[in-house]
This record gives sequence, structure tokens and C-alpha cells, in this order.
Amino acid sequence: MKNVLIIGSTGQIGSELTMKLRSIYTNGNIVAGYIPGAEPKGELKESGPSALVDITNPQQIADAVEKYQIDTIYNLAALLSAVAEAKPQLAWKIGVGGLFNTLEVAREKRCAVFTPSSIGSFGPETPKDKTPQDTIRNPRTMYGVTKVTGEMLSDYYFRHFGVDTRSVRFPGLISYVTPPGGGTTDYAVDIYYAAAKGEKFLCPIAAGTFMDMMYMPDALRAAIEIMEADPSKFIHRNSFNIASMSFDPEIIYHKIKEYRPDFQMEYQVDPLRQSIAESWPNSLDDTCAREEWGWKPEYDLDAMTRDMLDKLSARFGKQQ
Ligand code: AKB
Repeated sequence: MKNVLIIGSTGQIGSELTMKLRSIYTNGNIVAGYIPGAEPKGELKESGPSALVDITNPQQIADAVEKYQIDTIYNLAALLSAVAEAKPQLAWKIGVGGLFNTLEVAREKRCAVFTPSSIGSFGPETPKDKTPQDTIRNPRTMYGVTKVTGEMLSDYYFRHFGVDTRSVRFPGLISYVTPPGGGTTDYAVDIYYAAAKGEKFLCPIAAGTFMDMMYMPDALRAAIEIMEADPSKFIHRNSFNIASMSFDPEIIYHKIKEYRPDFQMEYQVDPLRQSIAESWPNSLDDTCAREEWGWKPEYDLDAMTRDMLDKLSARFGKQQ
């Protein structure tokens, strides 16, 4: 990777991935693609080039790729699961139409493409525990439908056109930098904000609902390491299961209470998010990612909790 375009650079993953790539690839152009209303600000804006790239506009993708001699595209444009249920047409337009536009530009200009998939690509018929890499997907959400389609389309472009497409199935991502918006796993971010602010947390997901989660530094490493991996060992491409921790609301609540004993949580279950969560796996088996490109997470729930509470408490001035 030398010249990289990040489509969706101001979102939850993009804002941190762009900065991380700029710190590693100092000899190239790491271009922050944005849409109107979500322009890069502050360090993201000052530290490198940016370009107007709406993924639904193929010409804007092609212009940025041409101008900066892009060799790798990170396609991070998507609506998260709960929002995608409210706006299924837009979710398809961005998730599938946008990916098609990106792959077409990549085919013509010979770029590699990373497009995240998700635990949301699985459905209620999928084996719930230690979900295998290759298994029934059959999601019930529009988010999942776009992710499965995206996996298949990306594999098609690799097999038929030789486009170097690669992907991981992200779990819920937890970070103190840019909050997510409209996901089913967002509660696992919001709970830390509540704890750091000294507020009671109203949990939208029921006790006993397990989902895979990951701390953002591990997710960024996965996104970079898979694009740098030697493809000769790949049996899979789109998309690899990756995992680091799985918990339900009770487990994360009690972990936070170890460091913030006064923290309180009550349940106020959101039926939409709950039904989505129940259709997803409890935990993924990431053996293939470990064997084919050396994936290994660094953060567990305890290490993540300490870091999240430190960083957010410093921000909100409530250090213990
Ligand atoms: C969501 O909850 O929609 C996302 C995901 C797991 O892909 N965080």
C-alpha cells in the first residue's frame, strides 16, 4: 500500500483508520474521502489530502483514484444494522451499489479493495457458538443482506477480473474516539460513556444476549494486516471471521463495576435491536484468519475496559 483512498473517512472506523494509515505510510497519499455534511475536521483535515467521494457517484471515486494514483481503496461507507432496517433502499444503494461502483473503478485502475463485512452477515440458522468460517449465512436484516451480497460480489471480482479484494467480518467495534451510529452493538460503546460521565445506563439489549465485540486498535490492525498479508496462503478472501471477545450486557456491566463500583445499569430493551441481536451469532471461530494471515487480537475485555474508562474519564473530567 502506498496511495490509499478511504471512502467514509469521517465515520467510526474511517476517522481512526485514516490517521493510523497516515502514521504508517508516510511516503504516500492517504486520502480522506468524505461526503457533504461529513467533511474532515481538525487533525484529520490538517494531516493529509481529502477528496469529495460519494460512493454512489462512480465518477467521484474514479477522479480521486486518478488524481492521487491510488493503489488501495478502503470502502467504509455503510449504514449500520438498525438504521439500515429503517432505510433499506438507501442501505442497498450504499452497501451494494456503492461497492459495485468501487469495484468497477478498482477493476479499471487496478486497485486493491478492502470492504468490511460483519457478524451481521449471519442469521438465525447459523450455528450460534464458535460460528465456523464457512457456514450458512441467511441473514434476516437488510444490513446482513448487503454484507452477504458484498462478500459474494467481492469474490466475483477477484475470480473473474483479478481485483485484489479482501475483507473481514467485524464484530461490534468499541472506541472512545468517534461514536458509532445506528448499530445493534452500539450499547457496548454507550455503556462506557455513561460510566465515565457518572450516569446510569439504560441498556437496550437484554441480559443473556451474547455478541462478539472488538476494541478498535485490534480492528484497525486487522484491516491493515489483511491488506498487507501474503495472499499465497489465502484459501478465503471475502470475508474472514475475526474475533477477540464475546459478552452479554451483564458481563460488561460487572467488568465496569470493578473499576466504577457506583455504576448502575437498568434494562430498557429496544425490540428492533434485540431481535437483530438474537439473529446474530454468540461468538465466531476465527481459526482461518489466524492460519491464513496470522490474525491475533491483543485486547481482552479487561484491557479494553481499563483503557476506555481512562480515556473517557479524562475527557469528561471524572477520573477516579
Ligand atoms: C452493527 O451493530 O450494526 C455493527 C456490526 C456488528 O456490524 N456494529
